[in-house]
Amino acid sequence: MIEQVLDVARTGERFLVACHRRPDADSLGSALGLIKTLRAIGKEATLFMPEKVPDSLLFLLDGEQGLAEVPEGLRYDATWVMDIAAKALLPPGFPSSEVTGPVVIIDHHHAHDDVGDIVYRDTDSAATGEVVIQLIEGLGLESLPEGSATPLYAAIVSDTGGFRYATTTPATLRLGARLLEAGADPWHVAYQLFERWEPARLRLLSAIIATVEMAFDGRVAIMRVTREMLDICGANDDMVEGMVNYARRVEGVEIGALLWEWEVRDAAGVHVETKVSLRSRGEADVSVIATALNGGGHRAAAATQLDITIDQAEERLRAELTKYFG
Ligand SMILES: [Mn+2]
Repeated sequence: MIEQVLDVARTGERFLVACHRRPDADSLGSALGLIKTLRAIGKEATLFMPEKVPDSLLFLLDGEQGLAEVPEGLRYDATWVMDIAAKALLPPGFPSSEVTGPVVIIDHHHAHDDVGDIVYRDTDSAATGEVVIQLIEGLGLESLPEGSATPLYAAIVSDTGGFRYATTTPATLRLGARLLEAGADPWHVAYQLFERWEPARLRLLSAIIATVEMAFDGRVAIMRVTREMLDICGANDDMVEGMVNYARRVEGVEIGALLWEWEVRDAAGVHVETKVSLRSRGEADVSVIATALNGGGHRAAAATQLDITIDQAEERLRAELTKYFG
């Protein structure tokens, strides 16, 4: 519960703050917002960032240096992980429990499995950034901590699709207004997050759109992205982020799906698995389908990753869709 989490912040002195694997704007924005908050109450807080931060999120760092690994001998009173719904989404190289101390989860997803020692999930919040503002209030801070407005605004703008999704409440908009009053620049954030595309990303969009297949009497649009398409376009995986939303744009489509060949590097070398990203226009609950495929997520946005080929993944997806639509 929130009191337990506030106690961690009050009683500890030195904290590590991490994002989920492949950080997005909500995860990184809420991590930075929390770091500024912890510092505002006199604590030491460090960002754990073992992965490359996507170019579109670099502006959030604003000089913050993340640790790619924890130096030998360092110990933390607690480690916070932001916006994480499943253990598999812990960042690579997440330190052992003797280094991290208790792991505190701050999130707004319905949990997929248990991760963390102390968990605060507010599934009514549109973004983990909103949950951080609850912590700021719970800690009794009079105003938003210095430097927290832009990352928290970016977190909320990103997870609400620019205050468009059904998760956007009057409270979300009020928080948005407070963050603007505290100095966040709406166009700067929107431009960085949504509008500064590289030419390769535009080529990739064109290639992905060319793969669209309408299924289930036009209720589903399925697209794909292969390693070959990425190569030909000169694109990288970060550029695939958000592409699934185009499948949902078609009138009559209830579920948009993107099948995505994904390279996995492990001790055995490199192999290709398939990510399946799902988006609902509103009625359909895609978390049901993702969960049936060993994944998870929200009603409107869910995903899974399967260790099978893209064609096999499409077959499994179509089988689940057949069940879902009865
Ligand atoms: Mn989120």
